[in-house]
Amino acid sequence: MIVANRLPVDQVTDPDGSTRWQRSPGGLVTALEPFMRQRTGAWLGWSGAAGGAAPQFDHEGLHLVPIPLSAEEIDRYYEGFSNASLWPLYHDVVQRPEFHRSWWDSYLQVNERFAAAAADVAAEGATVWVHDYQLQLVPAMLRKARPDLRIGFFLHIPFPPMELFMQLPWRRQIMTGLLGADLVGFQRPMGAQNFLLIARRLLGLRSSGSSVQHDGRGVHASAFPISIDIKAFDELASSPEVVERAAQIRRELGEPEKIILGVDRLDYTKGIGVRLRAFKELLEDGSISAPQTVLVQVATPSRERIDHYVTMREEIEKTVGHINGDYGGIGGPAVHYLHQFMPRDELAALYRAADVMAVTPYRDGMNLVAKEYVAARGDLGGTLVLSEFAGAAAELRQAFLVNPHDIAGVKAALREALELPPAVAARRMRAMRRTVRRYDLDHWAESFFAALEEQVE
Ligand code: ADQ
Repeated sequence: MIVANRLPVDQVTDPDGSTRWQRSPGGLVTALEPFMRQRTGAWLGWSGAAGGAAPQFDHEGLHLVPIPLSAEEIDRYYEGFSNASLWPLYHDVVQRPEFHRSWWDSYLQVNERFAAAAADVAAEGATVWVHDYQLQLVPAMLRKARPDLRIGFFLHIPFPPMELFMQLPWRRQIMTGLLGADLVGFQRPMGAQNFLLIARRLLGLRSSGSSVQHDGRGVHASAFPISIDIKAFDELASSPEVVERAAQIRRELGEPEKIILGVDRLDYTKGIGVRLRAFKELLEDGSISAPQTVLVQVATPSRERIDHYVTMREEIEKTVGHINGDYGGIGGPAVHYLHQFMPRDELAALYRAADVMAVTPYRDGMNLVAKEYVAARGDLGGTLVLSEFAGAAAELRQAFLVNPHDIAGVKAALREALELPPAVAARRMRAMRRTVRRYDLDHWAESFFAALEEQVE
């Protein structure tokens, strides 16, 4: 059973007023959905809209259990504590986290609701896999209600160093919540180390190797770097339709010599501003010129009611306007900015059309976009500029690794990536493709499950 903040589907209302369920965007869903479809099981999560209890239902082979959230809970548990307290705190305090007791109360209440529903639905001795920062209290609550369950927890975002984590007024409760799991998984070994250190120092627990003793049980903490369904994405991106669409995109952009691409949720952790600034300075100092070189930035609308996101969007759009005002021509902007969701095949075509993929987060648990780009380049074309602060940098060593805080470094990497001889680019791409093929999504989920089984036996 999967327990995650969101169900893998959204309820959409058609113009005629009828409603239907549609697969939803986002990293977690992209990662887990293909894995769950091959198995039997249930998925518990919020439907994405405010409202009361809704019945369980089956959708394309999955048994879905909606967890209701009221408008106030969306405000406090989701947009508040999850996305304005925990999200910035866990991402190196890139923005200042806000702490409010009313948000915490709501987080506690909603976690209780998830745990109660999971306790209700899970079969005797079932394996329950709880996901992400919105539900860190669920493992302990669920264990209390159902000691027969095997409980795994996976954190998709970074787990911060102790100095930052200690800011959290409810640090003990969060740690105790996570310790209800048999296995706590992180994207990077550093996350597991931070967790183990905090368990020792804050809670005084005894640890040996990568386990701590809590409540007479061993809790294991370890890294499981997430990936994507490489084979499916590779096939999609190599299909004649997508290859043709990629050529068409280049034509629609006016056959530029070089295309730089950015694809992100519009989030302040993703370093979209860094990329724009580096691009602008390259135009300014004459290293590149538009429209021979263009930047395509796709930004998915995200968390649009949270203040930090509203401000960031305004800043980014202002910068895009400045760059196009200064360097664009009639019918030929320097930056093509799309604030919209893209179907997978269109995304694959964009990856395939791009000469340089720029992924420059200040901090990112993994970053699936970087892996998707590599998976899409079966033609061995294209180069990847990747932030050292994305989890993916540990695997994609042949990318141009950059420090997003160092604009000069980002500029130099973009310039180098744009000028890289195709044979050298192909060598780098081949090496990265070998890595992503070996450690794909199935490897991630299977190694998590294997470790969970080993831990419990
Ligand atoms: P996210 O922060 O959402 O995920 P990421 O890993 O890049 O970030 O995943 C984004 C997903 O959304 C990708 O699959 C991408 O293709 C898709 N996407 C982005 N923009 C899109 C658009 N405009 N239209 C359609 N699809 C779009 C969180 C963590 C990450 C971690 C994942 C998975 O923050 O670090 O890698 O979970 O664990």
